[in-house]
Amino acid sequence: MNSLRAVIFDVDGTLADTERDGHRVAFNEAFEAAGLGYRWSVEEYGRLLTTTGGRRRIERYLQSRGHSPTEAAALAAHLHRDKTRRFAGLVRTGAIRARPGATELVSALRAEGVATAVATTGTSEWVLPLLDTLFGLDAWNIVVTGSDVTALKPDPAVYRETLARLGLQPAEAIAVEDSANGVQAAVSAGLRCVAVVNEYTRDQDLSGAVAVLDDLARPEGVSVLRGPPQWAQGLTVAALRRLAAGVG
Ligand code: XBP
Ligand code: MG
Repeated sequence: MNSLRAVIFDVDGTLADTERDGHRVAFNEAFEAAGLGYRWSVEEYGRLLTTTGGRRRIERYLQSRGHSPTEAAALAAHLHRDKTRRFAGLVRTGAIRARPGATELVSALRAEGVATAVATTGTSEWVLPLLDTLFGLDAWNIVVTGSDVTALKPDPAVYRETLARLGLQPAEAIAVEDSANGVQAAVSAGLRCVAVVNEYTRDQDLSGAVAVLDDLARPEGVSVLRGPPQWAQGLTVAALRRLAAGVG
């Protein structure tokens, strides 16, 4: 029977609702600053999110709008650098908040000796300031970002790297994700995964997750969209320990 040694959290959409009013706004500001007429609406951005990694997302979009592969690659690199700088600035204003229950769960895990880690596709230039602003960087044993691996989710590379840096086997940790790409990455790395959805990921295929919740935790409890009813209290240390022990 395995004991819970670590919980590995995704960032975007999981620890914080960063996409609609955060990343999307920064992408549009970068388009405007470059004199491009492109603007990603809330709906269109939801479709574009199936491509992980902001630079790749821009590059594919530019090619879909008729830019040559060479031009799209160069322009995407420039736009993504500007977007990242803008989003990091937004993070530093405190405009991006943690999802309900996130800070309490991280504190509770650490108080019980469970390691906490991050495995995200996002760029470290904004990930580290976001984690510092919301939790303090000392709240994390390990942070692996899209800047640290070449293959992005749904490839398992970021989870494999996080497990390696933790010195743990997949059975000793649980992953928490929000999206189909993220759940697939965690499961491909051999991890059991609990999904917490948001407006962009609610209708995605999260079948690899052991449970799907509508939030990390709330005082009145959460909605268990799929999975055993014991998750109704949300992501508690006890529920995560039961899952790691194979009884949850
Ligand atoms: C979500 C992503 C990222 C963000 C934008 O990452 O796919 O690309 O949308 O951040 P995760 P960047 O859910 O794995 O945290 O522009 O820095 O890629
Ligand atoms: Mg995510």
